[in-house]
Amino acid sequence: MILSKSLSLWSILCILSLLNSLVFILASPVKKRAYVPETKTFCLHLYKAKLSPDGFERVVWTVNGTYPGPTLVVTKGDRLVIHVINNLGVSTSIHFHGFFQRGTNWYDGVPGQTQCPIPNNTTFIYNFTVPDQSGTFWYHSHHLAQYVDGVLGAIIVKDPDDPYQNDYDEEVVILLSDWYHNETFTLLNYYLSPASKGLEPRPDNGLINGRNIYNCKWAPVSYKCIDNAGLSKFNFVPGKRYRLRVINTSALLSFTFSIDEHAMDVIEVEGMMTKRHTIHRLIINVAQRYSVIVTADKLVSNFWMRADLQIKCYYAIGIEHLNSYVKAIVHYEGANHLDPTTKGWAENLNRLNNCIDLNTSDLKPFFPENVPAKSDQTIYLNVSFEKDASNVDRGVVNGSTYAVDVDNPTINQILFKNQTLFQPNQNVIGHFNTSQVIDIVVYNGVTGEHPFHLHGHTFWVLGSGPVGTKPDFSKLNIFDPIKRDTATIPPEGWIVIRFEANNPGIWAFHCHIEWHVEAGLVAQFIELPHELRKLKPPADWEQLCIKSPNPYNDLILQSEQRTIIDDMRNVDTLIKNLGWNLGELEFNWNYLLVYFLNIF
Ligand SMILES: *[C@@H]1O[C@H](CO)[C@@H](O)[C@H](O)[C@H]1NC(C)=O
Ligand SMILES: *[C@@H]1O[C@H](CO)[C@@H](O)[C@H](O)[C@H]1NC(C)=O
Ligand SMILES: *[C@@H]1O[C@H](CO)[C@@H](O)[C@H](O)[C@H]1NC(C)=O
Ligand SMILES: *[C@@H]1O[C@H](CO)[C@@H](O)[C@H](O)[C@H]1NC(C)=O
Ligand SMILES: *[C@@H]1O[C@H](CO)[C@@H](O)[C@H](O)[C@H]1NC(C)=O
Ligand SMILES: *[C@@H]1O[C@H](CO)[C@@H](O)[C@H](O)[C@H]1NC(C)=O
Ligand SMILES: *[C@@H]1O[C@H](CO)[C@@H](O)[C@H](O)[C@H]1NC(C)=O
Ligand SMILES: *[C@@H]1O[C@H](CO)[C@@H](O)[C@H](O)[C@H]1NC(C)=O
Ligand SMILES: *[C@@H]1O[C@H](CO)[C@@H](O)[C@H](O)[C@H]1NC(C)=O
Ligand SMILES: *[C@@H]1O[C@H](CO)[C@@H](O)[C@H](O)[C@H]1NC(C)=O
Ligand SMILES: *[C@@H]1O[C@H](CO)[C@@H](O)[C@H](O)[C@H]1NC(C)=O
Ligand SMILES: [Cu+2]
Repeated sequence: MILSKSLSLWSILCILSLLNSLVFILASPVKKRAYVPETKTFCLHLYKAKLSPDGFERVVWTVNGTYPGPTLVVTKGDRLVIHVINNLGVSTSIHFHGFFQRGTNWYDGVPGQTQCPIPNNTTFIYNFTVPDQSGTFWYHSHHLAQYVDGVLGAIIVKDPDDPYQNDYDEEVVILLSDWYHNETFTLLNYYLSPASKGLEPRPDNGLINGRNIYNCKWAPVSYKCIDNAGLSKFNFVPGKRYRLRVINTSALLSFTFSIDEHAMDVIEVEGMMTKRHTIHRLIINVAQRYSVIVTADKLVSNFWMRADLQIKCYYAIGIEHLNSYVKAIVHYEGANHLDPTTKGWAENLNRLNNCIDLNTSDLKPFFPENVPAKSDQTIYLNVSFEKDASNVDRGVVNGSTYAVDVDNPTINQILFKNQTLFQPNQNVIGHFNTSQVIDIVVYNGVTGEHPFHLHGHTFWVLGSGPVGTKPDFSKLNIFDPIKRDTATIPPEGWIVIRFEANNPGIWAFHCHIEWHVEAGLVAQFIELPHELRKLKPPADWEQLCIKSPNPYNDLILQSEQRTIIDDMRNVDTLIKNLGWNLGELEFNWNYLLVYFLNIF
């Protein structure tokens, strides 16, 4: 397919700016006690390439030609300048999962909410700081289901004052993902049609750091497939202590992660340091991250690392032609190179098969938290699935399916139009004019779990419960709850989270199961619009809404013949680009200015 080989002008610019920051690093004073923040410049080149992560060859939508994409390592306090060079052939956008983006809402990367997509053959620069966060994060496309096709990678933010820095010798990043042999374009067309009956596309495999083996006899004859493509291998030096940063980048399935005979101590949940808590198996849902410390203190040998797909959580998908026992090898230096023969932890798995998060009552914050004693406002939500007029199963938040308004992001309506009313299908579930403490109570109306992610924040998980239970508001944990950015609502269960709505911007609140995002299980909050309007978005960001030739091209899926692609909208867009918005009969100078800047 499209393989970008030439060293384009953009790559050269990228290399030049990298050299620039290198010079800066060399020139900066060395051996300071306190860390002096730096600007770290990265180039992420997005293009399609044929890869065979598990032996089955497919077109992967890569970052720099690999799956997963490169890991970005920065330090708390740094500025990240990330050049995204889009050569995917369609538009895209990148979200930096878990980052607050305080003062830079326009770099949150959500088409329809915080930006217009980056067109094909265009470079866009994300530019933000991480003054008050550290830990394990990731970046991924937030446009359609592109991250499931490969557009993702890890971001590690080191903390110069990491309280555990003397408790481990090495760090290892481990990305767990389910893996599909079809491109998501095909999968979405089927999923968002009546024929799927709402059953999510079933992955063909699971990968650990982009590798696994596949049984090629299951592959259609017309495809290239090699058996025994090889597993990921982690080399351990006997006696050393490893901090494993585990990230679940799945589209659908969660995992239980373990290493035979090696207990693990959890020390981090999504950027929050926890007290050490020893476990044998880590349950990790889509988009969640944990750090665990593992000591290489066993006899020199080889051990299985396991990431068992929790197919029970989506049992309806069936297990035919799916090896749900995903493995990698932990190889002690000095051992032979034969496959391990070790056995998994013996204890009963039933407790783990409830499709819930790691029991957070066992996890305690390392640093005491000041949890606000009460909330100013409580928002109640039902999340569920319902058939739409075309008999397609759609995600609903209080009965309303989100429809992405891709070239008219909410942020533009706030910045340029002072808008306070939004279409019902925009699922604006909170509009906060002042800083306040918000509780969200979410009830899950269906038998599938939903890992919900809130952008721009971390939230305290005050409580959650399985099917058959109801929240007892007098028993919520406001004393020492864990704080994170992605939490699971158990099947037919509930969750109560608390956060401080004090970050000016538009922040998405959505299920991170990618299929459910596309089915419309998405909502958004508007925070401090008056403060947001005082901030000035960069000109190149504004340009994205003008340049985008026709972002709907990407959306023309059989099942998505929504009103957004009809002529009315195109006329509306044209008029808007010229400065007029007929709907509101108002003239917008911003649009006109950007329009002329674009012409000349
Ligand atoms: C991605 O590849 C480009 C060359 O095309 C290189 O300059 C850049 O450093 C790579 N990015 C990362 C994060 O490794
Ligand atoms: C993307 O841009 C490149 C470079 O201009 C062009 O060759 C290619 O045809 C474009 N792809 C699509 C699908 O428009
Ligand atoms: C866009 O395409 C043109 C023509 O192929 C090429 O010269 C240019 O480098 C491309 N720009 C980007 C950002 O890929
Ligand atoms: C990033 O943002 C900072 C602060 O606004 C600005 O000084 C700098 O020039 C920007 N860098 C790039 C590459 O746009
Ligand atoms: C996925 O691809 C296979 C061929 O590899 C095909 O048989 C199957 O129908 C495709 N699934 C969907 C949902 O399109
Ligand atoms: C990743 O998240 C998915 C979706 O919830 C889950 O099914 C899977 O078990 C998780 N993976 C791991 C290794 O926990
Ligand atoms: C979670 O742990 C707490 C305390 O250890 C225990 O009381 C509770 O029953 C556990 N919950 C589940 C669902 O296992
Ligand atoms: C939410 O669910 C409850 C029961 O689970 C139901 O009584 C209520 O009517 C639902 N509300 C909406 C707005 O769907
Ligand atoms: C938006 O509202 C503020 C007052 O809240 C006002 O000062 C400003 O002029 C308005 N901007 C537009 C574009 O209407
Ligand atoms: C959702 O529906 C419930 C009733 O089930 C209602 O109390 C709540 O206010 C609704 N939430 C929103 C954001 O409209
Ligand atoms: C927020 O302020 C706007 C005016 O700027 C007003 O129209 C809206 O009703 C206010 N929202 C709330 C929830 O008070
Ligand atoms: Cu979901």
